[in-house]
Parts: sequence; C-alpha cells; structure tokens
Amino acid sequence: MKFLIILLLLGACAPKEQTGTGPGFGGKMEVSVLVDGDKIKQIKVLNHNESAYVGGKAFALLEKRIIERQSPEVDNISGASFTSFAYKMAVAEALGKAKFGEYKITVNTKDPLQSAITNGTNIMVDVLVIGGGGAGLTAAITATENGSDVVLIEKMSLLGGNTLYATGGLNAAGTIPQKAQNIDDTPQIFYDDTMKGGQNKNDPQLVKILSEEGSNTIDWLASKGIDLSKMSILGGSSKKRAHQPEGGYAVGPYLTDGLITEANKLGIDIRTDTKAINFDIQNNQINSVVVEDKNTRYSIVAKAVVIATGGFGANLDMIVSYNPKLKGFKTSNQKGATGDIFPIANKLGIQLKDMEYIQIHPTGEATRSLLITEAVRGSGGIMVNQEGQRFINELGTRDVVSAAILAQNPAKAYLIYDEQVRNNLGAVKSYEKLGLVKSGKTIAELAKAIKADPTVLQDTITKYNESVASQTDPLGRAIFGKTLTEASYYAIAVLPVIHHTMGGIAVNTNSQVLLKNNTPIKGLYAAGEVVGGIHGANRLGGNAVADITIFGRRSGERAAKFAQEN
Ligand code: MEZ
Repeated sequence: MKFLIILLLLGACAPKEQTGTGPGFGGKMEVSVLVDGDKIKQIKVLNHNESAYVGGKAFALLEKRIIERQSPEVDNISGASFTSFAYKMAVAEALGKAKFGEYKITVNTKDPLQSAITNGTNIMVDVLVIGGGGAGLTAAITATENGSDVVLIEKMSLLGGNTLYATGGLNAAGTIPQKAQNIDDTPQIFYDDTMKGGQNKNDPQLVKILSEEGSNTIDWLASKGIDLSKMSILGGSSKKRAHQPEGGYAVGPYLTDGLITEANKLGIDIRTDTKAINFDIQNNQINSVVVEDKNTRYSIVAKAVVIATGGFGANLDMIVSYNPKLKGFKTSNQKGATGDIFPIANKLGIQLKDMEYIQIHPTGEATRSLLITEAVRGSGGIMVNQEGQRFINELGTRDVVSAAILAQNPAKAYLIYDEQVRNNLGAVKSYEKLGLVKSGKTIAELAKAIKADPTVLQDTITKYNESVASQTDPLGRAIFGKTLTEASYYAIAVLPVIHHTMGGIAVNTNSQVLLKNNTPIKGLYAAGEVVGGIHGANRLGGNAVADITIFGRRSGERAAKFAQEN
C-alpha cells in the first residue's frame, strides 16, 4: 500500500509541539510531536482507542523508528497495520503543522535497520509454541501452568494474530453466566448447532470437545481476570451462548490483553519477529525447529512443540488456489494470516484437511478490510438491501447469509439498528469513530442517508417490529432482540469478506498432529485456526474464540505432559 502525504518543511528553530490525528483500528488517534530545530524529538499519543497491548507496544516501536529515521516514512509494526497507519498519518499531520516542507511518505519501505541474517545460538526448552495469537498464548500459559519451561515465538512484531480482531464473543454452553441469566443451553444443543452449521462435515469428536469444554474454559479465563459474562447470540446458534466482555465490547483485544498479562506474570519467554522456517522430525518425533528473527537463524530444540500459527485468510493467492471463486474478495484477516506453515507441513507428510472450506463473513465493512460484528444482528439489528427490504434471516449461518447478500442487486446490504442496540453493544461505538455509521433521527431520515426508499424502509421496520411482538418471522428468524423503536436509527453498509479458513492440519483428540497415514507425530501438537476439521464446511460465529481457548488449553496441557515424560 502506498500513499503520499504532503508536508511543509520545518521552518524556524524554537521547539514546537504540534498535534495531528489519524484513523486507527478502534477509531481516531491523536498525537503530539515535539520538534526542535529540524529534529523530531518526541512523540506522545494523546488519545487513542487501540487495545492496551497494541498501544503499549506499537506506539513505543513507532516512536523509536520515526525518531531514528527522522521521518514518519517507516515500516508498519507487523501485526498492527491499522494502528501504525494512524500513528504515521497523525505524526505526518503534526509535522505539517510544525511546518515541515514538501515531503513524501511511502509505506512499506524496506527497513534499512534490518541486518543480514547470521547464525545464532541454539536453545533448549521443554515446550515451544509457534504463534502468539489466542491459541498460542493459551497453549503457552497452560503448558507453563503444567510445569514446562516454555518459549513462544511470533513472526509478527506484535502478539495477538487474528484474535486481536475478534469482536463477537466466545461460544460456550452450560456456563455460570448463562445459568445466572436463565439461558437454558447444553453442550448437546451446542454440538448439534455446530454440526448443522458445518454441514455435518465437521470431525464429531473434536466438536464434542468444543461443546463440552467451554464452561471450564470460561471459568479458567475468569480465574485470570478475563470476565466474559455478558451474553449475546451469533449466527447459526439456537441459544444465547456468545460470551462477551461487559458492555458488549470487542472480545479479541480484551482477551489478548488478559492472556498477555498472564503470560508475562508467568515469565514466559516470548520472542516476537521470530518465524519458524523448518522442522526437524526424527524417528517420527519432533526434535527441533529452525527459527529466524531479524538478525539470526537458530534452532530451538524442544521436547514438545505446539503449532498455533493461524489460518491463511490474508493470503489471497493461497485462498484462490483452493477456491478460485473467491478471486477479488477482500479479507477481514490480519496481515500475518498467510498460512506459511502449510507448504512446510505438506513437505513433511503432515495431513491437511478441508483446505477448500473458506468462510466468507456476510458483514465486512464495504470500504475497509474491517469486520462489522455479527453481534450487531445478535443484539437486535436487522439487514436490508438497497431498496430497504429485509431479505434473509439475519441470524442464519454465514454461508447462507453471505450468499443472500451476493444475490441482491446491487450485491450489498445495510445493517440497521436503533439507539437501544447501540447502547447495548460497545463495539458499534468504534465503528462510529471510524466514520462508518450513517444515522437519522427518524427512519425516513436514515433512509435518505443511505439512499433507500423511506416508505419501504419504514414498512420493513414496522413489519419486523410486529415479528418481534409475535416472535414469528416470515424469514425464519427465531431469536429477536427488542423492537427497533428507539430513535436515533443507524445504518452500516456491508459486503461479504473472506473471514476464516476452516481447513488446516489434521489432529486427533489429543491435539496431536497427524501424518497423511493418520499416525500422530510424537511431541507435535496444533491448535487454533491452523487446525482443520473442527468447523466442517462453515464455522459458526463465536466458535473461533471457543476453539482457540479450548484447544489452546488442551494442546498446552498435552504438550507439557509429553515433555515431562520424555
Ligand atoms: O466468530 C466470529 O468470527 C465472529 C463472532 C465474528 C463477528 O462477527 O464478530
């Protein structure tokens, strides 16, 4: 991505502090830049809505890079592209105010600070975890809790992976928060929903674990101060089982911050900017992994290894190689979700399954690679086409809802909600800060804002409110929020985007990686989106966060046990 920003050259000499703003992941960011003579001296972030972890890490790294380079023309912090973009924009704007001269910013320059790769010192460890998203962090914490000495590597500069982008919630059944809110749900109903949503292509044994271990996992997270007791519902679920943070804020940044705090408390050795490039497997047992950071290449000799490298939703070439129909689609995924592990796994004879099952999420934001959470619909929002008509049960499975949007003319939709939904779902406030939301004090005003027919939109909402009152819907929606009657009214334009890759490495119920002949490789485990088979042909909303935490724990625990016994 390239962009140009014109700045004015710095003029006179007195130190100056100027402010600038940029559009971050969570909304507007404001920085102040201290310029002394022609030197950038200091950058402070005055306001932002990024997660505490991303903010804490990325701001310091960006300030260092910009001061070293004396220019905002620096590489993004990998794993925090939106945040980096906003920060650089804001600094550039501030420098403009400080009277810098005509100046070009080009993103994605090659980092001249990067030195040639040399051989580093090999290390030995009980458990190596590859990947620092939700699954990897959970595995690393659990392995440590089970007595192992753990190293976690992450190829990006920041931890979090796709988990950092997760908004909707964590699906679990029979939990304390559900019971407290009289939600009558069981692992069996959760199992049935998941199998049906996956078109029964899921591995039933893995789904059994997913549906039965959620309650424990909610308790385990709560014991670490990660409280997910607000309940919502996401597409394809028949019960309210999406566990969210208080206020309905995005689950991913909250969970990531909590897991990183815990990992740091346990003193886990975390190495970012470090990538696994090869595996040494001897006599069908993992021996070591060759890794590379910015400067060195070395081996980590480990008794057990957990692969938690995520999916390939950001690798559009790989996506198209498995499903040519997805050419041209945008993605909701973070940049690091490139599936680098799959060609390596293939060469090692590891079994990959379901690679062709790639999920498109119905409600990507129409102009940026951003997801508008399914929780908008789960909290009572509806979806209309350009004419202002509902056309599908909004809480159907993602494959069905996406196909219905693509069948509209034009092939897009609007999420519509009212003030009551807005007040209940903190996540939508970040969409407002990003300028994605149109509003109207009346339905007619909203219709005008989105160029829909006011009479049609009014009629749609009146009929929907009647459905809420009678709890029956001609389009088959079975779970409703409240009626949409509280002004103001809101709309967000949405389009389907690539969201989740259901395929990946085949594992058994102990999270052990399987060879093509179904034999497990001793000491090698995998968890999270890198694994194939759990979600079948279509994952349900809220099942990814369940997957990464439940199987993150399982793989970490099994890896620690193996390390102790070997
Ligand atoms: O699980 C998901 O992918 C999810 C709930 C996404 C979302 O719409 O927020």
